[in-house]
Amino acid sequence: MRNITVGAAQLGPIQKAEGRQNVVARMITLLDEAASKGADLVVFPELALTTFFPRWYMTDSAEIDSWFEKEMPNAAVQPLFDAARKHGCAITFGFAEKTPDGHYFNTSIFVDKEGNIAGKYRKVHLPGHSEWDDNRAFQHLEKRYFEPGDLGFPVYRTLGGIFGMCICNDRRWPETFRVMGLQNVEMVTLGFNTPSVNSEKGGEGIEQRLFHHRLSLQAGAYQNATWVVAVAKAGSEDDHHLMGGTLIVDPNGHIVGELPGEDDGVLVHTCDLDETKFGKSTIFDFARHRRIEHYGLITERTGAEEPAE
Ligand code: CDV
Repeated sequence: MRNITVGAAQLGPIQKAEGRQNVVARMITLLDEAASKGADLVVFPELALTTFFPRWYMTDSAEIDSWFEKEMPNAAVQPLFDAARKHGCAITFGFAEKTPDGHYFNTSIFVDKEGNIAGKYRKVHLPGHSEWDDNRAFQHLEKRYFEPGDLGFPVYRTLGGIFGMCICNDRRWPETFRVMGLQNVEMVTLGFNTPSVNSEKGGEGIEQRLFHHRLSLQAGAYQNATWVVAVAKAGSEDDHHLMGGTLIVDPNGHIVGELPGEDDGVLVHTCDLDETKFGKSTIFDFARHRRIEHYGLITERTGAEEPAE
């Protein structure tokens, strides 16, 4: 057995006016609770340090920059790093990253038990749009504020296993999980900010959204024989509602725990990384069963095209 005890640390809403120091204090409270229950790793949501700011249309570059972290850790976040190291607990969380050469990404990092950044991921699949859109009930401007990630889907050896990350919308794309599956990933961690309703008017409601969320995560876990830990930012941020649905999926695709509610809270579960072995050596033994000669369209073609008449 290779047991990892994971704390899926959901954050309730973060209002636009709430400062990073306050959010970090909330994160430390959740970390303390998870550590008291034996957590080796605590997973926080996408853009954990601020409200989900891409819902706000901004043109002023100083205002936009105020949502981004220029270094990590920085003074506001250092107490979280210190608390994690004190507990001997790894952490992963999302934040808006501005690089020294002026690039903007929706990023997650994985900090090991010694406080070293063991992994970094930049969101590849950016939903939404880049300009104000009158036809939407609300704006979702990730394409305005972020560039598509430039790191691919790396995995990294830490905590005695093979770990990878993705962020929110990435979970809806089978390619996300498969690229990590092809590197023998054993646990995928991700955070999300999913509005309870579509921004496109007349779209789906929260029940459908939660169904698609679970469906994507369960399929990704099963088809790649990996644990998946998915953590929400939830509740009403300045009257914009985000669904919850923090959950952990085992390598057979079963949901082994789901956190109710939309407040700050931790779901703790012990995951045996060796449970990934059966799937990886049988039905999803990729080396024996994949037929890559038939998969060319996956990388040759982006959008769907109908066959010739
Ligand atoms: N933050 C996200 O990536 N949210 C998307 C919404 C816009 C659909 C998601 O896939 O949950």
